[in-house]
Amino acid sequence: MKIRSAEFILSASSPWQFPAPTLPEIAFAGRSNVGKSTLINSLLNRKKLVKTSSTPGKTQLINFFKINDAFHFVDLPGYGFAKVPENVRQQWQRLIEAYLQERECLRNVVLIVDSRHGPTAQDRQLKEWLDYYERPVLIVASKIDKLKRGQIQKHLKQIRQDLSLEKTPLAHSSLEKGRREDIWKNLVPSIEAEI
Ligand SMILES: Nc1nc2c(ncn2[C@@H]2O[C@H](COP(=O)(O)OP(=O)(O)OP(=O)(O)O)[C@@H](O)[C@H]2O)c(=O)[nH]1
Ligand SMILES: [Mg+2]
Repeated sequence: MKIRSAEFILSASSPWQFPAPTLPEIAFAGRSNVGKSTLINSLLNRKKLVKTSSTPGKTQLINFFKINDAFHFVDLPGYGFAKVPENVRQQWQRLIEAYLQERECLRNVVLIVDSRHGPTAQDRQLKEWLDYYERPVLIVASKIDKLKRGQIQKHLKQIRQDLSLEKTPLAHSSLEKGRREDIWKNLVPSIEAEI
């Protein structure tokens, strides 16, 4: 995918702040610190368009980005971060669910799972929830540079089994450029008719 432009549009803390649903959207979901914002930067070939952090819970709002004036990337707040107070956690969950359930221009959800640890109970729940609402999901295993080469396939197979996937999930490492096109190839058909 050739990226001609990528710009931040807005951060939303409640659904009324979402931008008008005029462009197709791809959302990135997963637990806190799993590498959502890093994957977005990597796909867009930008180092710092989206803020990343080694402190979990960095992305607390839904952040919208406009790509090539044709579609949106949506960075969702991470879940499963233990240090968040219960009322804040519930507020995030409501916000994420409202987005995923009601957003009419949402075309694909990229669910990112840590390749080392595999899916958490919350990852499995979200996958089942998205299947129930018939939202197309692409699973990406992140941080594969942290695995020994010989271990990668084994971990990917385990994720496939844990989430009952039809195919082996795609893998990503922010250190390896080569894997991005594969992810793009799987995302483009969901927005292609509209861009
Ligand atoms: N080695 C390695 N580190 C990565 C990779 N992807 C992300 N990281 C690191 O993991 C940490 C978290 O990455 P983020 O992209 O901020 O994670 P996030 O899912 O957006 O986190 P929240 O916004 O808190 O939900 C950062 O320190 C990143 O540099 C990867 O592929 N390889
Ligand atoms: Mg983030």
